Amino acid sequence: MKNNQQRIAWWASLIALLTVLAGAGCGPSQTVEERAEDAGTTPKTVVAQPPEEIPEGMVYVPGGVTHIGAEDGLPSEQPVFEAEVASFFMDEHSVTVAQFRAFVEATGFVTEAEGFGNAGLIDLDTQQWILVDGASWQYPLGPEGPLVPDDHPVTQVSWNDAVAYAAWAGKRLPTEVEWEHAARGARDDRRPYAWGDSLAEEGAYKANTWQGTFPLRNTVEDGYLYTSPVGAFGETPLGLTDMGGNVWEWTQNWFRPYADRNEPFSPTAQSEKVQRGGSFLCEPGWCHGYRVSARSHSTPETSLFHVGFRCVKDVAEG
Ligand SMILES: [Ca+2]
Repeated sequence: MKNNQQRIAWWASLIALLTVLAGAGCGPSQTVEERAEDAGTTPKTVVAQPPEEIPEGMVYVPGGVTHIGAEDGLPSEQPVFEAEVASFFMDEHSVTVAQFRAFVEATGFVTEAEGFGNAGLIDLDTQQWILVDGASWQYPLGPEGPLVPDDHPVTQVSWNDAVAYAAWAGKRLPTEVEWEHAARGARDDRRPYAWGDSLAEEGAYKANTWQGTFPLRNTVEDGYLYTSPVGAFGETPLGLTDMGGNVWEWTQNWFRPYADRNEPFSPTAQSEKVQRGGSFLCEPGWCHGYRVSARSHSTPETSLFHVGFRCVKDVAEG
């Protein structure tokens, strides 16, 4: 467990990160190929037949070759590199509050935020990131805020909490390469978003993000100031939802420049884990984090009100 000084240092790094970032379902009856055709994309890899049994609540993500990153992205998204990914199953949506509650009730698990006695959110009046006493996965805005609905993504969970849940569920966190491969439809789709080209079509939003000017004014045109129910936005050709906006999602990886990805690495107390997908706080002039290639990062004990996770599962051989 980290001391308060380290946590404060982390807040400073997050604010710096956000500053840097500035400027920058289909139904189960459809096949992967049919969904791709509907989406106007062409498979670039040979799509294997899905296994006969797909775990409940998960989507089969065929393996293949994906180019990770974006030539027109932020420095952290470059250089683009080619990755070969094995097939896997992925949760259709972020882990919900109800799913996390089942884990807590079965195991008696106490989250790191509950252990610290506080967790992080941004004060929209002062525009400052703050640690709020009593904020937790059930009350992500703090004890004075509402109880979060069961069908919203769980937040205020650390990377360590997410790993514990995944192990209990017989799953694991995705690597960030797996996450991006899935967001690109398992076919190296180069469109900017997991669902397509545009954030909104004919006034209908594809993701829960921030409309207006962050952090001064949110017009809430997508209907949600904070989290939204999972599955409400952005269904992808593979049948995934919430792959952009709503909450950032923890991945397995330490945050490192792509150029150094094959170099030896020894994490320190300041090392951070990668998050993907963007959140309800993302406004393109500040943080265009709901793009497929966007990356964020926090130390593994950090809990925030706009960060959750989803799990993956290996496809059994044979
Ligand atoms: Ca919103």
